[in-house]
Amino acid sequence: MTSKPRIKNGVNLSLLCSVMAGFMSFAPPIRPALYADNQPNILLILCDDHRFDAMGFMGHPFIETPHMDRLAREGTHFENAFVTTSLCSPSRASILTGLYAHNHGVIDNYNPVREDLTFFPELLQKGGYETAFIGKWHMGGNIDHPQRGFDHWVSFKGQGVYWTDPAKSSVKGRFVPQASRDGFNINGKERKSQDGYITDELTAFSLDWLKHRESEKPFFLYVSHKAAHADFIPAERHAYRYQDKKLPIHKDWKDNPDIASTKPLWVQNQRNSRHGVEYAYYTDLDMEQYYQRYCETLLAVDDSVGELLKWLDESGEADNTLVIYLGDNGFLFGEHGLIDKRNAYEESMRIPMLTRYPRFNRPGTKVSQTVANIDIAPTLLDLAGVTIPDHMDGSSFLPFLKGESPEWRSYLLYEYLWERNYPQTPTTHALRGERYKYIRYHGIWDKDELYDLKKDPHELHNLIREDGYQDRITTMNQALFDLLEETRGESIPLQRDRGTQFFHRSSKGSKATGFSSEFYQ
Ligand SMILES: [Ca+2]
Repeated sequence: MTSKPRIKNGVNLSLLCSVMAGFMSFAPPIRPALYADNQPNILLILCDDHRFDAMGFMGHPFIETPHMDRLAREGTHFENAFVTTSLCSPSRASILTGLYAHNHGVIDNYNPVREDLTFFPELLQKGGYETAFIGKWHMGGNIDHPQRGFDHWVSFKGQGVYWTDPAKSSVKGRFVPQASRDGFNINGKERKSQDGYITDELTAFSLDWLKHRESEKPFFLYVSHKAAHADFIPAERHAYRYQDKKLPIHKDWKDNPDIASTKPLWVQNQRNSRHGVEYAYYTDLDMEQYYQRYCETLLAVDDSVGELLKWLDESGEADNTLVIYLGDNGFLFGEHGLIDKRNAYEESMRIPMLTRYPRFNRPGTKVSQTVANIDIAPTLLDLAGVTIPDHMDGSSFLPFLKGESPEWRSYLLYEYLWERNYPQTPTTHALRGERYKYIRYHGIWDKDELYDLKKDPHELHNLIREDGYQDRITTMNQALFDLLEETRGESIPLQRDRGTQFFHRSSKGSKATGFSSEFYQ
């Protein structure tokens, strides 16, 4: 059974090399052949803020993720997986719609998702699937009521809470306030209190649905974890496990003036902000402890993967189920002097992505091509034999799972739109290729960035003003705008102000960085 792959919104490398004369127009999608008698089950597990490198099989110095390691061993690891916007709600909307943020319009964590958008689970329902959503929705503000496309629904308001018991919200001497104690909304009919640790509760809801569903239809189960969103609280069984472990990130460039002087002013100034190392979340955060807690919090997510894989094994459904695990964005722990996400640096925009489908019989494979959150919807529709809507920005990467080599994008478009609530990160557009990344900032008096990721994987040496790179910068700038035009991304949405503003700096921290000499003439 084959389906015709299609590529949308990706720049072909050979074309880029030929002086960017233009971009290939790809043929419209061909309706994939229906898997009439063989629509596999689909288990989608989404982890919040999971960095691409925080898994045991990635060579991490201490985190233990045996079940994610098992997925990599028995399935496919996408080594170059990204989000097109590194922020919870926009990324989740891209997963559900197959669209860039500039097309689905969810550009922050506050404004509601539009009613006219199609979520791919709606199409799976029409294609014969029974669907369920269990976990963090977090689009449209503080809502938890059922959304279109799901036959079964369990969710909570906003970010949810790790524990509802305040006594369990103190970790390593630091109290972590938990915002909501409204429990779970079950199908809009029932409200159940949260009694245990959130990741375990969501796993239990998932297993309960799987074990008791009566439909003969194949299932699509979307498990959307709250973990490991800040502020991290691990399960009790994992607390303090890594308390002696060192933060394994590379040093930033604070003490290297030669590097600092090449960085945009906004990056230097964000050090002293809510999303910088000097004033992280307006606290005196110990970054090492923070990272230890993060890794400990991810362990319950790995347990959850293990429990779900175990059920697939024991129920006999494993061979007929595609499992896909991914993160909604990355996270910085001090790289570039920054924390959190939003920016176009690797730690922010890269995600873990693993799949397993035993019927393709390709254990332990790796895919190096660039895939993204916008590809999830087309890929899963393709797998289910459901027509991929032509308006979707992403492409099906199903052929890679089968060992095929389709024509594929060489460059990925990244975007982040400035939030009034977090004014320290500017509107960002980036073109990310296998070797070079071009980052363009909009609306600020500052400079752009270009990195040679092969020579400089930590993005320390900004080449934007260097001789010898100016033709490449021009070419990539044109390619970026071609991609934006091709995907209706030339205009920037403006939405109503909502939510708290976090614009403060610490009076004890660094003073603002001024213009460097290159700005003067
Ligand atoms: Ca997130």
